[in-house]
Amino acid sequence: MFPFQVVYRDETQAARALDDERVLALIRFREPAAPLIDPRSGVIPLPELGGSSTVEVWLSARPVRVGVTHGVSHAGNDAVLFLQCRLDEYAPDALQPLTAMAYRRLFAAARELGYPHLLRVWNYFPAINRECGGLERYRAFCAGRHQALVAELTEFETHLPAACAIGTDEPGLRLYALAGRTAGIQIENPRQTSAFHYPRQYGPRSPSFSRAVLKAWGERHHHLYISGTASIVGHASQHVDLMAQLDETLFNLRALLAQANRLTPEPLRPALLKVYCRSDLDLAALRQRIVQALDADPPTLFLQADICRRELLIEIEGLAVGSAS
Ligand code: 3EB
Repeated sequence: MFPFQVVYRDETQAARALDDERVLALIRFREPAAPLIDPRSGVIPLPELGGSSTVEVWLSARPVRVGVTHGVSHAGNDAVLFLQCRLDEYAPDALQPLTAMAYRRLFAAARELGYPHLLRVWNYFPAINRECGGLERYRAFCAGRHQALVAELTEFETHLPAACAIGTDEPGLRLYALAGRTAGIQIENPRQTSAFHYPRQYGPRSPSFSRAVLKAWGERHHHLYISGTASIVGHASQHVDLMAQLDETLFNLRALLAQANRLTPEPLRPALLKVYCRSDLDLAALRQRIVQALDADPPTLFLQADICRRELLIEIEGLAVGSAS
């Protein structure tokens, strides 16, 4: 019933994954020696914490067709389309127009291929907290994304994709996206101001994303694409201590899951998590709190990364799944 699932594998088990025509996407977490030109192959250039070497595999229930359209690489299976776009930055203070262009291309490709609904977007670029031309680069990115989404979406505030925006150490803006033939349902978090309503103090254009997107793939088959979730209540960052930020983040995740559970006949369970943290830390302690708070032990990948607000130390995103048993 689900058109695809997402799993983590050890890198050694994934050497020939792209030979399989049911692989929709294969994400590595550092630059491979030779760049792979397969449209299904992506890189998130962040060091993995904890000593293992993980790859993320999106497995399709059906054979996949691949191609490149408007400079966007894609792989589709007739229900969903995986898209990726990497653009070199021609100047450090031109992130806004570059982001707007990248989003325009994503939409152009997704529409042309018949998957007009962006469900989830992952954004990665370097020096996310650096000021350039009087504006923090994350805020410049937000302005460019806002510009494109306002132009592309007819109902902006109710059809925003779920997202995360993460700082890397490598040049280039990288966007990965999941698009559907049919729309999902936007979910907001009752503990948090909707990001698209953040006040002006967080930048000239507010971040355009929804807290999660719920997608029904059958009457009792749901995916919840969960945006990057951090220690923010209302619109304000909370706590300076990492563990306190983690606990607040987990409260937010629970509230978000509860909100989505009101719309599904079966409970949604966290199925896969990505934890971005600024520094290396005691992963066992983190893992234990996550398992306890969510009452679930989903496969979890820890990546070292910059978060989009300077004071935030940790952010968690992922996928929750509800299915009839
Ligand atoms: C926040 O809640 C924390 O700009 O796409 C989380 C998820 C965050 C997505 C984005 C930013 C984004 O505002 C940061």
